[in-house]
Amino acid sequence: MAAHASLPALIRKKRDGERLEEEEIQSFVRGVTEGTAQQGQIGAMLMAIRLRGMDAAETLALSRAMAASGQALAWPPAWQGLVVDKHSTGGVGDKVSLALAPALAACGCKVPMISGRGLGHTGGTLDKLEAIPGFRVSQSPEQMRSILERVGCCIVGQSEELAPADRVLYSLRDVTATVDSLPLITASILSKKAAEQLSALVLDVKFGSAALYPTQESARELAQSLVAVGERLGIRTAAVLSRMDEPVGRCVGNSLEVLEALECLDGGGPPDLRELVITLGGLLLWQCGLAGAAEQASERLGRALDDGSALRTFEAMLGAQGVPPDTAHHLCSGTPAQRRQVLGQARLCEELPAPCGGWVQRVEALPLARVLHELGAGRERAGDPINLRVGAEVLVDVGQRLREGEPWLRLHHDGAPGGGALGAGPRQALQAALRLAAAPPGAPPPRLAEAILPPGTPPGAAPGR
Ligand code: IUR
Repeated sequence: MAAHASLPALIRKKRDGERLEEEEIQSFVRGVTEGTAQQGQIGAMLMAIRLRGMDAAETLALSRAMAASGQALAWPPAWQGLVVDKHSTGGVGDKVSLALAPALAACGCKVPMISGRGLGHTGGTLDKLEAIPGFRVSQSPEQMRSILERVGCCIVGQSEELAPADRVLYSLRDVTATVDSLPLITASILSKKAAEQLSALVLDVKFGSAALYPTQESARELAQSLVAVGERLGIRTAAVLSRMDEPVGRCVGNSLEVLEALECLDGGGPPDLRELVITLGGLLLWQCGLAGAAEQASERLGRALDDGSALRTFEAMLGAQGVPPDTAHHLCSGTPAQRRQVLGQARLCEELPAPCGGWVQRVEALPLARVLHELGAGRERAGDPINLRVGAEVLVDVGQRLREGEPWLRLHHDGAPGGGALGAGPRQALQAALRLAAAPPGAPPPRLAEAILPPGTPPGAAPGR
């Protein structure tokens, strides 16, 4: 086809800093999907986009073309305005989705949550769910629709048919140093959301020492790009910028994170996790028109966590996705010990003592995640197996006084590489994650730093403003 033959011309055009027309972008994406574009050509185009950028119209065209490269999901007309999802740019201890999807469904939304396994240090949402015996992440569009009808939410993996162009582009971005391109990230995330036929989307864009974006300014740029393009795709889109220097909650590692998400679904758990759930969920409820404004939307989510309806919805979702009823029941209504029995426990449990006394200023997420990765909690490449039982519990709060020798971290693992107990190197790396001050530190900055809303949003309308 003539359009495919002109790929070198398109690459040249972008290389020289010109903008590409919608049909040109469609032609490039067709070449990617149909396999007529060579890997070298795709890599060259990715690098040209990475270096020269794309304006909002080009990014929109790329998102649309990638969404159209596969199947779109379809929902009954009665659900119009109610189909929602959340996307997070990834953080250490981020188990928000596990509590958010059922809480939103308990409030009347339809949540076909499509999640990933994550290449990060400690796995993604699907890895956490796979810690639950019997859970099936793979569901056909018909099965998703049936689960949404009965339960209101499901959490599934990305099927081969959903935005297949993204699969090709994403894997090549990984090996061509083009992951960190604003238009490519925007189109990658939004193409999948557009194919999901969402009414509303909320994005948790993380920034800080353990995030893809180190500064609030750079995260804001991505959030603004996602909100602008999302809105133009016809999805009501909002974003929250959240700090990612410390783990979300106290637990990191897949099965431990399921336990903590259950605490949140029980109305308890760490305050920062609950705050993320009710703020992100509140934005979605408000966007769907299921809550009037601001505080009401978050309060409604909070009630779903407190009155047991979110937890019951989670149990129903587990049942609908293959978990045997008594396993789901033990997990959702059991004691902490019964829950641990369902999820299994690592062979070894070690507590780390504080190396000296002081006030806890911070527990750094990144060194913690790196050590857990080495112990088997994360993967390098897609498809690598991971040990779902490896994890850590932070035993201290910021601002707390800690005496020398008091335990501050409980580590769960099946033996360090080449032996049993943790060696001196990883132990030292973990100890460096604990930042102690000589005097009580001031209040830490709030985890939720800023909301990015579409232009024209009335002040005071959205949660957290
Ligand atoms: N998640 C996505 O779906 N796409 C991306 O480009 C990134 C994260 I970075």
